[in-house]
Amino acid sequence: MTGPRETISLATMDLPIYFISDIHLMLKKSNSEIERQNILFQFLHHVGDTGGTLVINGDLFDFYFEYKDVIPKVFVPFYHEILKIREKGVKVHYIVGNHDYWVQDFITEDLFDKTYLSDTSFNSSGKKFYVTHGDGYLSWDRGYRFLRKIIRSRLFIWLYRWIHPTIGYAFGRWVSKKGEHYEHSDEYNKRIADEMTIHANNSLEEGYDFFITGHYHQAKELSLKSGKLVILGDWLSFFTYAKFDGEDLKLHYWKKNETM
Ligand SMILES: [Mn+2]
Repeated sequence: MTGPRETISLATMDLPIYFISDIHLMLKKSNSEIERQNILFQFLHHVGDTGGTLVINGDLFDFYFEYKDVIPKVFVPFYHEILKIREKGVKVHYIVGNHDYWVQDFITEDLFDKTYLSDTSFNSSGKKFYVTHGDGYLSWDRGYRFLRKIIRSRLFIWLYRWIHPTIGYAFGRWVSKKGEHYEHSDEYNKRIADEMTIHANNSLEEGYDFFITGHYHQAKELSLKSGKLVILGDWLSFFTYAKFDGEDLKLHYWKKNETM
């Protein structure tokens, strides 16, 4: 196992439990971005109507860095939608991804019910879930794992905080632009899915029923020997979510004005 193995147990979670990931809310507010966010908000309204639990499995923001007293303003419509569904009783859990690791108390205390800086696990209706954003798992990602250690270090974050936000965000924009290429060849996607299947099987052997990951921008629900691997897709081209109804976990494609 090469991935992070820390797990935190969540309290009981109301059903249904929804999982989404890789929304990559953009810093630039183009018309297409507003349109895309509206589709996401329709989904959130649906979650608000059904009630239950929402798990956001990383890379919610394309770039996010929070200062002691300052948060990015471009995401205000999103903050508003989250606070609305929480007011309706939905609990929102957030696992940070590689694009949005740099959170502080606005995210951890004010916006979400609970935020996780690493993999997490929980039980619901007799099923065991292992939830990871999924970055750093691939055997050929050694260089990235080293980089991740540095950019997540307290020293790096402390230093970055002293850069003026205009410069800090310009840099963030540049970095996220470099990683903009999310569509991979079928062959590469297959290699990823095969490798994540090995990790999922390890977890299933430990007694988990579902292994849920984001990050890879492919949508897959794979039945394994004793459970399932779900790769959550994204909200850039797939508009996918997984839903656990108390019995099974299934991947769905959100369609505009869906009312299921
Ligand atoms: Mn990611």
